[in-house]
Amino acid sequence: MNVAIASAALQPSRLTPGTDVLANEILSCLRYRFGKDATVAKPHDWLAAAIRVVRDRVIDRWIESTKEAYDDSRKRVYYLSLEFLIGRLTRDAFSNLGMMEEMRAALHKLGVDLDVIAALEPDAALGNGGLGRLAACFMESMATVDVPAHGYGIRYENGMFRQEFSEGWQVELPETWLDYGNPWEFERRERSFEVGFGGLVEFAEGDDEKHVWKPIERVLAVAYDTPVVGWRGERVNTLRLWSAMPIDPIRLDAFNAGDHIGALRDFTKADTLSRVLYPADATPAGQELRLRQEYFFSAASLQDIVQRHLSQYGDLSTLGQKAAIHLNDTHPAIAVAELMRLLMDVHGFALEKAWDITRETFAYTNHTLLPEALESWPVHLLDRLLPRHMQIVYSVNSLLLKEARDKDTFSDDSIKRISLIDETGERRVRMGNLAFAGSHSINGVSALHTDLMKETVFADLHRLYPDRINNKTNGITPRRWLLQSNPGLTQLARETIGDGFLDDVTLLRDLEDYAKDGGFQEKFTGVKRRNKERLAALVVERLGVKVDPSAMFDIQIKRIHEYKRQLLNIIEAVAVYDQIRSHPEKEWVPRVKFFGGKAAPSYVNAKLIIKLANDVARVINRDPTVRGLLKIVFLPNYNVSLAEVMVPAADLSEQISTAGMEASGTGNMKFALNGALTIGTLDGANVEMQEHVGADNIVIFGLTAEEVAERRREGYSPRDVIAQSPELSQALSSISSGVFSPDDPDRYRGLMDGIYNTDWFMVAADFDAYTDAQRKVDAIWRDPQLWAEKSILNTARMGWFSSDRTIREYARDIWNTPTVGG
Ligand code: B1N
Repeated sequence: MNVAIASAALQPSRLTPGTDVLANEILSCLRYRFGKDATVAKPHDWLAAAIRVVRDRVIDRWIESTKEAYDDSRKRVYYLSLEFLIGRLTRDAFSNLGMMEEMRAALHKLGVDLDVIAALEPDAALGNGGLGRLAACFMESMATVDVPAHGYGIRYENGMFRQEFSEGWQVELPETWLDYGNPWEFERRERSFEVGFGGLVEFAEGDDEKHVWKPIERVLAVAYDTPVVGWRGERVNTLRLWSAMPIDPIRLDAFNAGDHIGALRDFTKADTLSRVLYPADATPAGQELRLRQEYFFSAASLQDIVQRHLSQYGDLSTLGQKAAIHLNDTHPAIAVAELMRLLMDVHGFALEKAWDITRETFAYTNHTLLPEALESWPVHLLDRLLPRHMQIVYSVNSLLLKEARDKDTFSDDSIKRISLIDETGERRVRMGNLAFAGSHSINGVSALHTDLMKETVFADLHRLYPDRINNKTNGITPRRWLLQSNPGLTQLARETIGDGFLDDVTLLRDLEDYAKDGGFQEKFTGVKRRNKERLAALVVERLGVKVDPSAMFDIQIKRIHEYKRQLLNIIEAVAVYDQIRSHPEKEWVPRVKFFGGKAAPSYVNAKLIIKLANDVARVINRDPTVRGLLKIVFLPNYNVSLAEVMVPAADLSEQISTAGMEASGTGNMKFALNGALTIGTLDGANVEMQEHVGADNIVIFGLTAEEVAERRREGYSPRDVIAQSPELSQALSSISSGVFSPDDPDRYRGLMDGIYNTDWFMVAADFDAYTDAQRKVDAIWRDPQLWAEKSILNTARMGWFSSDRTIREYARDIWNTPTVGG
């Protein structure tokens, strides 16, 4: 299928050379780099050639940006993240350089369709979900607002698994995104560092103050750099991903002695470090390999950072003035101990001075309060794998606890909670506390989440350091999530309010004046309609299911997690299904409920929820009495590229997590920016979205975070709640008794018993409020002008949620670096 929609013709920048020049460059690249001419070139060759032609221009800006940061002694930001969910890069680069239209024309001249070849680029799925996608949006925004920045992570050979369904069950297959090579990356063999594990710690010779760590195992971290182009190509930053290599690829002595497997042991061991991304989102990964990955990339990044600083400034005491190291959650928190080690053991700083430099340099973002997702590592594991770091943790812990004790206002229990070591069971190192103690700034990702952080996980540390916690509400890049994914809406906005919003997306506010304008509403609805047709075509192609683009497209796409409550959505669908069958004469609003999302392979209930959605879909979609009034579609293998098609096609966005559990959400922002109405709880950034779009333009329902906490304290009884709601009782018992699983009637009994007996996620408590809210949505839908008005106001008022705004706040409050624009 050709999913082409003309992309926004952006003003050509000073970099664009003209169609003929580009066409010639593409041909000559084909010939001299790939040894092919136009007659034999395959689509992949055209893509590779087109990328290289644009890439050459990126490189010029890249070198200039790097040089300028050096010459002007600018402070650099280092964003350490185990995940970068960047998706496809080609459109980003073409569009940000203002070369999209000329490339399209040049390729067209050569008989090639840009949209067709762009779709061949694999998704770089080096992340699980929101946390990784946020890192990708931040990289683009840092380049856009002119912050010199490096992202540091791991170049996973297998990123997020590919999801297929087999009889409705999730099946995980390896994703091999590097099969055709990666034209966007540059291998930097010369930029490689050794990373050690295990071994012992000794005193330096003749100096029993100084420690020397002698690791027993070593691997090489090799840098692969990807340029990150900011809007209009003014600045190009670097995403540096580390790949693990053995120091000696083969042990010849062992090989020659006949031990062929043993000879390759080091290779295999090193290789596994950058082999696969842990497919856990807001759940603990837990295994030793994960800790090895965390240390591997933290240690390589810090050596790189320290070396760059020393070569420019000669002395690490100024590190915090010239470098801001940002920890994206606790996954790189071991970097705190690693910097301490480098400062003390390699560069001779005393403990207290090293601790000052460290805290001046680091900042940490917390992304979840779910207790099970808070990382901690057994002391014995750290002791074995990173013995020197364990000693350092003890040393800084004593500084920390002394500060608390000196204050005289901390009880013994409070001190126990502040400690870097959790002694309640098996002794463990609390990575959140380590990241907090080692940073001058700790931020949450939405106003509500930040408040809850202060009251819950970090209550005691917050009392000790009341100035450290601050809020930075998440954002999304409007380049990818509006200009590229919704060219129709971009074009309409340009015709209506001019081009200013391309550089400052808050100017979309000017669309407010047109919200009630019938002519504009029609065009706005027309754009939405075409986006829905494109999604409908994709559904036919992928699933063979026909959906009607005039029905309401109701979409929930995100990781499958009980707290995100896909179950609430499915149970409501079952209730509506019952209603339609009992009252076929009523005027039902036709809806298609879309789902998309992956479950962690070990998360049994999440996988069962996927199966349930597919089972319910099969029954409802085939039932002639429903007459197409309700359809359910679960698109497999949800990823960034699929989101780019689904988000612009949504009428209704489902953001229905149990209040207090979704730290922010960012999908919510993408939908609203593209004109979807939100049905949601007062959770995460939904709270601030309501403030921006206005309470009349979002449908909020359900318990607040405070009410959830209160209900749990009081001793919540789901059985009583269910007994009060005939609709819910009926839906639960039909699922539980096997109406949707006649082949295995007990399949969902356990899942449903969970709701009857515990219902930790308050599905029952919120059910009636949710169905009422859905009927409110139906009522608005029945008035197309009213719907269009609200939808336009959503687009007009979402500009604040640009990640440019978020990054400017980080730069101003946390990193102390200047930015441009805004
Ligand atoms: O981070 C996003 C937020 O918008 C989401 O609300 C939040 O759930 C998400 C362990 C996580 N929190 N924690 C993770 C990911 C991988 C992993 O191994 C935890 N992801 C989030 C951006 O702020």
